[in-house]
Amino acid sequence: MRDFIYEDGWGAFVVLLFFHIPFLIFFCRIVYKKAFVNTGPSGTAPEKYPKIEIMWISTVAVLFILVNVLSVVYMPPVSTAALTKSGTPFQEVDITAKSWYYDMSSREVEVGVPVKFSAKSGDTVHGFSVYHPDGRIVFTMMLMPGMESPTTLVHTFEEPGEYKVRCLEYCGIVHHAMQDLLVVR
Ligand SMILES: [Cu+2]
Repeated sequence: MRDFIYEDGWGAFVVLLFFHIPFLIFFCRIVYKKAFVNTGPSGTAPEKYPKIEIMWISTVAVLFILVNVLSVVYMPPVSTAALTKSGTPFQEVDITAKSWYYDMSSREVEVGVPVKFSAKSGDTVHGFSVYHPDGRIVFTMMLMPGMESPTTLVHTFEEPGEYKVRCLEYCGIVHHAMQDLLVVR
């Protein structure tokens, strides 16, 4: 159960929905009650509106659930779990970030093959951010100290090149120099 909630985005999503339910009920009740309030000099007939309000709220609720369900596969824990279960071959890079350098199991990866980055921090909060050779940021990870399991992220590089790695979480006096290089071949 604990694994389901913490290691799988679906668990987190279900918990989130569960906590929203009381607010949703309360919200619908207020909207419904307000719909029958005397509108005063505007002369509109308030009893005409509950249907439209309910339709509108239902549309928003359906959209909310749809967007969440469709995007949950992009959450790093879900995509990592999906990759491990799918049997697709992937590369692994283990990282330990320390003040002010990275211990990396590999600094070379292959283009077109998914890479599973598993990163931990050995002391304080650090970042692991990968930059495309043209300067664009590809992804960033925030690494908290004292975590039992590493932070994971799956990324497939589409273009070869030298990708800069930088820390984007302020971690002390030499934070600006905390850099590394990842070569994609
Ligand atoms: Cu830093």
